[in-house]
Amino acid sequence: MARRAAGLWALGPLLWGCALALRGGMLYPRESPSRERKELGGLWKFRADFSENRRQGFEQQWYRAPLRESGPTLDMPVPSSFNDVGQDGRLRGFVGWVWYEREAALPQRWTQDTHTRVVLRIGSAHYYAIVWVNGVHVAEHEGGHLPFEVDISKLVQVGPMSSCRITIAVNNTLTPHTLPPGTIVYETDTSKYPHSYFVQDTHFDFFNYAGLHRPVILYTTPTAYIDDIDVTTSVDQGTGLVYYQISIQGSEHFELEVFLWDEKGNIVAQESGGRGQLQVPNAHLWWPYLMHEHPAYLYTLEARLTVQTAAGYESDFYLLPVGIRTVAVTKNQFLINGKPFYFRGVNKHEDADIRGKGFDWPLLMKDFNLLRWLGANAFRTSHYPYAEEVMQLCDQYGIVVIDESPGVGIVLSQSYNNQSLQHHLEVMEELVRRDKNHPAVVMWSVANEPASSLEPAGYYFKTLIAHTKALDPSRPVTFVTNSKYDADLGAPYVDVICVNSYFSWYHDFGHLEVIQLQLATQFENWYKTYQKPIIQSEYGADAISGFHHDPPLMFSEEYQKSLLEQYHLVLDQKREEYVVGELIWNFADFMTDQSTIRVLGNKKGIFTRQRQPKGAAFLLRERYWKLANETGYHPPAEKPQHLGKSPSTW
Ligand code: GCB
Repeated sequence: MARRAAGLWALGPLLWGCALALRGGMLYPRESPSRERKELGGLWKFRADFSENRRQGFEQQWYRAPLRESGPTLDMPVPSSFNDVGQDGRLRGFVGWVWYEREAALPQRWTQDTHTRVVLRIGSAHYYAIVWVNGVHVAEHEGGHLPFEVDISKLVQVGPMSSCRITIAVNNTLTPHTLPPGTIVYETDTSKYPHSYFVQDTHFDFFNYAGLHRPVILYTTPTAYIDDIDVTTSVDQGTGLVYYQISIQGSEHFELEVFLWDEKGNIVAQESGGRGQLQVPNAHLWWPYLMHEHPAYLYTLEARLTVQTAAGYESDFYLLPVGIRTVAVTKNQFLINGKPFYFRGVNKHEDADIRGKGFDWPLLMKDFNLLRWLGANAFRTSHYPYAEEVMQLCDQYGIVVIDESPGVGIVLSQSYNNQSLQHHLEVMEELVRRDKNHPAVVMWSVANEPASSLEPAGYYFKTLIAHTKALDPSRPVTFVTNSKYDADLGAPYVDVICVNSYFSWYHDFGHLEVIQLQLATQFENWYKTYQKPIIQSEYGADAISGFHHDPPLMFSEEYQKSLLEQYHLVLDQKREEYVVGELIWNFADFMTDQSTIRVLGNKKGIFTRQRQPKGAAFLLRERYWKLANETGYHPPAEKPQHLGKSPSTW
C-alpha cells in the first residue's frame, strides 16, 4: 500500500485548531430603529493558493495589501461555492486555502459615531476561515455551516475616509477530527502519481462544495446592545406561556422592556427585566402546515433596551418571531401541542447547479413551493445545518424541521477520540445557540449514520446527547442510524429512533418482493428493543429522469416508484402503532464525489437537480395529501408571505 494519511498540519496555518470558545449570542442581524445592515453579496476578488504546500498566501501575507497585488485574481460570486463557477477543473476539485477579498464603503455614521458598534458576520465559510480587516487578523472559525461574527468598530472608526478591506482565507480540508470528518491521503508511489500528490477522502455521499456559502453581512448595534434572547414556550389550558431570557452587553445599568405583538399588530403581553414570562390568553398556537386553520402563527417579541449615557438615553431594539407550541415524545408518539404528529417529509441538501451550496432566494422559494405542492410538512437538514433564512421560512410556513449537525461520516475510530468529541460538543452549542428560537425546529439530530456499533460510540453519543439536552431541555434529541438494532451503542440515548434503510437497492438488487418482509422486521426489532417512536428517516432508489422500464428495473422511474410503494404498504401498517414519520431520500438529485455508483451525482431525488418532478414525485404527492386529509385538518387559506407585522408604533 502506497497510501498514508497526512495530518492537517500539512495544509493548515500555525493557528489551526484554536477555534474560539463559544461566547455571546448569535442573533440574526435584523434591521430596527437602532440597527442597520449591509449585505456584502456580489463579486469578490478570489485566488486559490495552488502552491505545493498551499501556504504561499500566508508566507507572502496576502492579507496585508489588496489581493490583486499578490498575483492574478478571479471574480467570485458570494454567496456561492467556488467549485463549479469556472471552467478550470483544478479549481473544481481544489483542496486547501482559497482567498476572498472585498472592499466595503461604510456610511459615515458607522465610522464616526463611536456609540455605534460595527459587526462583521459571516453566515458560513466552509470549512475553516481566517478573517482580516484592513490587514488585521480579527477572527477564525472552524466549521462550514454555522455563522460567526466579530466586532470591527475599532478598525473602521479611525477617520472620516476610513476604509474596510475584508480578506477571508477559507480552507476546505477535512480531517478525522473535523465535522464532517475526512482524510487527506498522499499517494507516494511515484510510478503512478506525481510528487506530493494527495487527494481528499470523505465518508459521506455529497460533494464537498466550499467557499463563502451564505451572506456576509455588516450590521450595527449601539455599544450597549441586546446580545442574545432565549425563548421557550408552553401552553396551559389555552394560555400561551412565553419564557424569555435576554442578555445585554455593554452596560450593567439598563432598563429592558419586552412586548409581545400579535399578527394584527396588537400588544398581547408585556413585561420588564431580562428574564420573565409573558402570558397570552387564548393564544394562537404555532401549528405545522396543513394541521390547523391557523398554521404557523407567529407573534413578535420586541425587546427594548434603554441605557442612560452622559449624552442622554440610548436604545436598542430587537424583534424576534415567536411561535407558541409544545413538543413531547411518548413511547409511540411524537406530539406537537399535545396532538400526534406524523412527519410526511423529505431529506434535502443545500445543493443546486453551478452555485453549489451557495444560498439563493429563487431556489429557496422554489423548494418551498415544491414542498407545499407535495403536501409535505417536514424535512431533515441532512446532513448539516441549513441557512438561517431557510429556518425562518420554516417558521413562517409551518414546516417542521429535524435540525441536523454536520456529524456525517463518523466512521473512523480516530473520529471518536476526545478531540473530535470536544469539537462535536462545540458544534452542538453553536447550532443550538443559532436555532433555539425557531418553533419549526422540533428535534435535534446530532449525527447521520455514524459507525455506532464501534466500541467508543456508546460514551461518545451518551455525552453528546446529554450535552445537547442540557443546552436545550425543551426538544428531543436523536441521531440517524443505519446500524443493526442489536449492535447500536448510541440508540439507548436517543428519544426517537431514526432509521435509514435501502432494501432492494444496496442489496437484493431488483427484488422488490422482499421489501415488505424486511421492512416489517426492521421496525419490529427496533420497537421491541427500545419502545420508542420510530421515523423512517431515509429510504429510496436512484432513478435517472427519463429512464423508463416496465416491468421496473433499477434506475428507471418505474423502479423508484415501485420501491416507494412497497415501503408505503408497511409504513401504513406501522404508523398505526409506533412509526411517527417517513422522510424520502431525497427531495432532489444532488452532486457527489465521482464514483462508479454515481452518475453525475446521486439520483435518488424525486425531483431532478433542476427541480422537475420524476414519476415518484406524483406518487408521493398523492400519498402526502391523502395523509394530510386523513388527519382531519383542513388545508389552510393561503398564508401571507411576510413575517408577521412590524409593531405599529414604529
Ligand atoms: C445514506 C446516507 C445518504 C446517502 C444515501 C444514498 O444512507 O445517509 O447521505 O446519500 O444513503 O443514497 O446512498
